[in-house]
Amino acid sequence: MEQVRLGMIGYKFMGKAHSHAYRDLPMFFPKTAKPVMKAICGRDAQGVQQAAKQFGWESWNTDWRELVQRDDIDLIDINAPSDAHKEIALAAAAAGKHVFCEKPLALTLADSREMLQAVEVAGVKHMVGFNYRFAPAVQLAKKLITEGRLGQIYHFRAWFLQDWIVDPAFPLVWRLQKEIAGSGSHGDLGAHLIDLAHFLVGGMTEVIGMNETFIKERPLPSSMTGLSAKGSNDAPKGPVTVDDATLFMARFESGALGSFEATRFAPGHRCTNAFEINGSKGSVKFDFERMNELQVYFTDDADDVQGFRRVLATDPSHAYADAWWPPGHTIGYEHTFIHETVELMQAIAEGRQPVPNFADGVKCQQVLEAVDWSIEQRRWVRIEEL
Ligand code: SOE
Repeated sequence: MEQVRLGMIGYKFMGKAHSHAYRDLPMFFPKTAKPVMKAICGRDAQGVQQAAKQFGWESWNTDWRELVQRDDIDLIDINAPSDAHKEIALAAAAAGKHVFCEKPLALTLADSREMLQAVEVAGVKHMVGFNYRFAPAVQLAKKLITEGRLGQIYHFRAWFLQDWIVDPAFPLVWRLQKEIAGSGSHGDLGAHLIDLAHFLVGGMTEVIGMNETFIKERPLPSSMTGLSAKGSNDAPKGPVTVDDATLFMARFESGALGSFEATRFAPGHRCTNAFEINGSKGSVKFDFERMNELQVYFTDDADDVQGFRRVLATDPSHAYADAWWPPGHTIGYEHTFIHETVELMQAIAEGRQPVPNFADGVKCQQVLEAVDWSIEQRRWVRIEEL
């Protein structure tokens, strides 16, 4: 298959990131199957029409049910709020389309399992949007672990810190409503950390967590519902039904220990998605706000040069880097999406499942829900209980 014809649902933050990825991909990865931007869909006719023009889609519509039935579309890309993921994915799979869905895959573990079953029964390809795996520096960490260069892994500690809702006047946008978002910082930010942990260290056996909703009521939003929405304390208020912060500890199947912190209440941290991994032969440190770098420490370095070194993951030896610029010329957030869609297009062209796929989405959802159980029941929860 030399090209994949796309229909996309949602045109806000993630819709824009995915559209940009599809547009840039053929220029930098010309040997990869070409994404053809057939149609974009959204509820607001004026908004989606404008997005189609701005992002470069051939057509637009306001009814996703119509979109998934189109004969000239091979893949449905779901960027709608989380409560819409399942219904759209099931319909797309039933119509024989490949499905690419943003994270978290679903509102619940049961829903995510239903989605996985639907795509498997339909025999279509499926992918879930854990884009941070695709930063070259994260790929380098994976390579060092796989090659045994960090030795036995003892610790995975990760934190995803943001601050966009610290102001109590920030409105009650959909991301703060459980019935639409599923959870708060846990599913939005913690899901990325859990996926990175799975990717880098492997499966977990048990978890225990705690969470808090610091601001229990917020002004109802007027119209704008994105991350930079503005609220007014004079507006009527509604209850926040998700967590503002969730922390948990985990044991990995390998015997490693994990700690995770996801919060939207860390002033000064706009998007600190970071992890540190310690092994018997060394350590690595990653912080998305310096996403081109991996800090690396090896125990067998000569005594007089022991210490963390900064590796810039922009050399041709680093994943995806040779498609971009000369060494030292850095890349950004949007490139994680381009690399993700390269994997999607390549997998479809090669007739294999992309990674991460819905099975990874389910695995992540299982940990999210195990942490929720542990908080509700105030105990360690074994992953296999779910
Ligand atoms: C907002 O918290 C958000 O955009 C998440 O939804 C993304 O998944 C994360 O990558 C950055 O922050």
